[in-house]
Amino acid sequence: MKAALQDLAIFGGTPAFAELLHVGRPNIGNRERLLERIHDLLDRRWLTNNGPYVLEFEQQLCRLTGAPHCIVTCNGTVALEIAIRAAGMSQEVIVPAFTFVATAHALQWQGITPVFCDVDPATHNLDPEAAERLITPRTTGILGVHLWGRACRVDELAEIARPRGLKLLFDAAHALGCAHRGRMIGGFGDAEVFSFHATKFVNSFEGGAILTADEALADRARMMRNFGFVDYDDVRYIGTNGKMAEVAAAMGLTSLESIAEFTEANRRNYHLYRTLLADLPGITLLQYDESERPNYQYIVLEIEESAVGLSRDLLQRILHSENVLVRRYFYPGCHRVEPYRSADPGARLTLPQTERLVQRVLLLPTGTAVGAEEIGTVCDVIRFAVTRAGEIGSHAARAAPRADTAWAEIEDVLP
Ligand code: T4K
Repeated sequence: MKAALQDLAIFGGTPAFAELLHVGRPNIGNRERLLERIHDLLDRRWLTNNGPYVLEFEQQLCRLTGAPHCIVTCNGTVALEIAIRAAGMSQEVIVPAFTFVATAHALQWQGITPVFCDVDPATHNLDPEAAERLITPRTTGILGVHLWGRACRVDELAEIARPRGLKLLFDAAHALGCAHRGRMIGGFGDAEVFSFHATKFVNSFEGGAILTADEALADRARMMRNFGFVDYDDVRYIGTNGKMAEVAAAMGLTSLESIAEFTEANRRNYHLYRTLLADLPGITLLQYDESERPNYQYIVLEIEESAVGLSRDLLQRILHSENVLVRRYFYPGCHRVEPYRSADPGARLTLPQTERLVQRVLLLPTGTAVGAEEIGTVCDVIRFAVTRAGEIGSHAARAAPRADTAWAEIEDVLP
């Protein structure tokens, strides 16, 4: 518990945690079951190339989402690349700038220009009206992102895409197990893509999946995942190697078996954060709608600097000093990283909501590796920093510059 400013690690106090507390610490699930599966696959000597665990993982994902076709891949980025190509996207595709850079790179990697669109400040998701305004004769599709697991305005996006013959894909990397208006994510648009990266609440070490109701798209995606082969010697498409290994599918299946337990841990953590941060001025915790079956895997704060008296970046540095590795996802926005920044240096002027969010959002640790005690300590530090914000600012300003990193960092961000 911090009592004086000097107790903050950034001012030389002892860090609240002896070891780093991460955002995205993997959920492990049933270790015995995983090891059994690994023994099985070793005994079978079938390690990759559409093995039985891959097929079973695909079936389970179809069952969970209600989508008729599933193609699992080596990671979510390759799943996006394959889905984009299998859907026939080209030239320009409209995509939010406020997303993990993989969403944009999956387009640019195959010579398609991501046209960055602003987001709705309330949902953090693609703003359909803004998307519609960006359509040009070169536009071939829209790639929405269900950020933090909360669904895009899928119906409005479909109404914009369908009459114009545009393809509609969703990056559902955050949205496994979530629903929208009674339908599971995985069943919207031409296809949806999940990620099972280690930091996702259900993981396959590395992994991804394409879910679709379009049989022809599914067939193309399946071929593209395996170099374009349709038979031993018959290559029909340009393809890549996007296959998931059996050991990854074994982890994916095992992790999926614990989805209810992981969601419950996330939900409990979310409500605890909500209670402990409820009355702090200028700090807002992203809301989840229980009726949309959220997976609660991200604890997303918005920091209103003028109300808190501390910038988001200074709060991040304070928490990092305490060994709480909070993250500024998705700072600075795709439009501000290469190659997009050089291609269109003025993009920020057309993305006011994205620009605002990348300065405000901070993600806190959750998942099965984080319990009530850790959350209590993290919230104590945040509460202390917020309630002493004015003094933190003036203390920092009064103190003589010192050579250590903490001071160098704090001076960087002080007004
Ligand atoms: N679309 C969206 C919207 C996405 O968010 C992502 C991925 C994708 C597409 C692409 O899907 P994949 O191709 O990745 O399947 C992480 C993940 O690497 C990335 O998968 C994820 N989004 C993104 C939101 O977060 P980083 O660069 O922040 O990862 P890193 O290495 O800093 O790890 C995060 C924290 O977790 C660290 O504090 C360390 C800790 N950690 C990480 C790993 C891998 C562990 O404790 N154990 C581990 O094994 O991107």
